[in-house]
Amino acid sequence: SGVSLLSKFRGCLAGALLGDCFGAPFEFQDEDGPSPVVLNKFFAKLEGPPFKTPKYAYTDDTAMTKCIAQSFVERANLDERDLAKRFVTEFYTDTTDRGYGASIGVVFRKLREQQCADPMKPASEQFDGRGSYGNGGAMRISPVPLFCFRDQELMVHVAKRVTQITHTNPLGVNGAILQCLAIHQGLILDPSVGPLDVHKFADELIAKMEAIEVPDEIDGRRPYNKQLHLLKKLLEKEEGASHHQVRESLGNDVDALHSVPTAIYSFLRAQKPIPNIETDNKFRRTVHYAISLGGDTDTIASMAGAIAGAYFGEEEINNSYSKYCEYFEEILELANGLYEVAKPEANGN
Ligand code: F2R
Ligand code: MG
Ligand code: MG
Ligand code: MG
Repeated sequence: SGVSLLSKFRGCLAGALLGDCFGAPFEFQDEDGPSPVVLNKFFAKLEGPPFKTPKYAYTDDTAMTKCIAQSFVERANLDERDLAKRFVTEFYTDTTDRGYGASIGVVFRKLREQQCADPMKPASEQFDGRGSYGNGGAMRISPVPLFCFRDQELMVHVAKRVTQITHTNPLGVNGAILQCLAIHQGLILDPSVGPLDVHKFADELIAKMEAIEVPDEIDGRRPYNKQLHLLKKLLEKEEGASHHQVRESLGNDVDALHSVPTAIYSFLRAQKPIPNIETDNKFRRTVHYAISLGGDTDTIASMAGAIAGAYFGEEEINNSYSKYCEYFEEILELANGLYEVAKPEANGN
């Protein structure tokens, strides 16, 4: 195969970081998303001759991704208490405004008070015991499919536990699992064999989520199953769905149900040219398209970028981006560290 697994690991975390940094300036800025002219200029400038500018800053998405990656690298294990401590320390010691979710601060305050003795309890008390269904679990999940690369069953378990430190609502948890499965599929597929079969990619996610998403006791509904079928319908449209249609059916908000499928759709849609997106590069096209939808742009672009980076590897990511993005070298070091501890290419388990 043309792309090494190490390159895919690095592409995944770099993609998550770049989507966050480049999407952040546009988060909830404009009802209809940034204009095509603005976005084409934004990316053309990043890809053109070098220029001086402050680096684009990462947000909560990367702040939390970083904590998870560091915990896995240093402990070579899932350690919920260590993770909770890292989240808390990160939240209270970083004086930059990282734009955390409106309610998650309560979890960190309670965790600090009890010194993370019971790391799952504060999250379970959010929203009168229903737990958060925000996309804060899914937005930071990319270290999990890397660390658990060899064992999909363990991966789902770890994704769930890592998410439940802050998000216990089944929609929040299952959104993180879905994003984790999408990255994992990206990692194991070889982009050098020909065009990605986008329908098969979606069908495999639907099949895997069948085993995870429990039908609602009262109405029997499976919300992610429904969104993934809507995603497939949008992919089937000959001329491509409009931004309006995508926002109406998949959404672009801070809840996991209306952002994770949107990120996956962005990656799949970007396998072919998209009107008004002036590039042949599929990593750029994925992140660019995700941002163009508007709404929760940092998070949707970060999740889409993680999947695209996992599939294409770091080779598809324009070299010049690294100059304009905070924490770029560090995130690649974390990807190397995860590759070391996960031993993804060892035989057996
Ligand atoms: N916080 C932001 N961006 C600013 C949000 C702008 C806002 N929509 C606006 O236009 O005013 N970005 C960062 O937050 C997102 C991740 O959030 P996370 O970590 O999931 O936080 P939280 O607070 O747990 O959930 C977010 C909001 O979702 C609603 N919500 C969640 N569970 C709910 C429930 N069970 N019942 C009712 N509402 C629920 C609440 O409004 C939460 O505050 C990412 O976009 C990241 O970039
Ligand atoms: Mg953010
Ligand atoms: Mg802070
Ligand atoms: Mg966001």
